[in-house]
Amino acid sequence: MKLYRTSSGAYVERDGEYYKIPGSPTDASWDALVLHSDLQGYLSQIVDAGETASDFLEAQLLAPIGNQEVWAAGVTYYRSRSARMEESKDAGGGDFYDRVYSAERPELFFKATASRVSGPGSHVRIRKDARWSVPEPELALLINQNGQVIGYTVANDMSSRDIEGENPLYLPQAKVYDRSCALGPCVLIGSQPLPSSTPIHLEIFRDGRSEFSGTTRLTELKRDPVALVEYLFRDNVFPFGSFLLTGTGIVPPDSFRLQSGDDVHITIEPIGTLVNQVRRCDDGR
Ligand code: DO4
Ligand code: MG
Repeated sequence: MKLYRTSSGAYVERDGEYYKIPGSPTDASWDALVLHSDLQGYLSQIVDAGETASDFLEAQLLAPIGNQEVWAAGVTYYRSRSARMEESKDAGGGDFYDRVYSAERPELFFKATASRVSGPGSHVRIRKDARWSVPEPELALLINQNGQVIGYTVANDMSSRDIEGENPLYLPQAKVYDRSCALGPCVLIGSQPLPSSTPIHLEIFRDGRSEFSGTTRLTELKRDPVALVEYLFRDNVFPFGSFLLTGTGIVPPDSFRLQSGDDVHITIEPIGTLVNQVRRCDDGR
């Protein structure tokens, strides 16, 4: 089952049919869903009642987030480790990334509040003081207030490689700014891990032509998602639950720089494709 948030309310989808979830399209009603003690059972009941909705509109999709925080794991794929070491070599930061890749404690960082998150079809941003930005296509976990994984979505962890590369202590500025994160198009409900063969695909279009494409698989993810959640919830309370991005395994070549107008497509089947256009800050928000 897939759970969608739209400007006219939440919908659950199964086998191509959509069912409207009772309640108004507010943050509070989304939070109530995420915090439901038996979300899967509740959604199954709605589907089994058989009252299909004909008013589901893709154009009304919103990021599937209410008051959840967004956190992210870093350097969880070998490709990310190598890219970070390369971009920070002049700053002497390379060793840190190598060490965190193999350390028991993962790198976890705060990524976004809901107000900084873009939904499907809306735009993500390049910071106005960044010269080298990339999208990071990542599997995101949706975790409830009890630290249980209740679903999966697609995420874009927009990153300014020049800012982080100048000094690893600039990580929050490289990572956290207005519209630096996108989530969607839906949450695939379920607590079972996705198969390790699951591909994550990134394609970036410029002027309608494919400028970069790459694929990785969850088998390349070095960390167990459940272990990442355990670290996140260790001595931390999330009254509304949290998203946790699991890291990128796709980094375009160092010559690649994201530009205003680029279209970023990130696909993780069986969740779907998250599409966002890129803008620079000076283009307006
Ligand atoms: O260490 C910096 C963050 C890296 C990251 O976001 C990733 O590996 O996905
Ligand atoms: Mg990342």
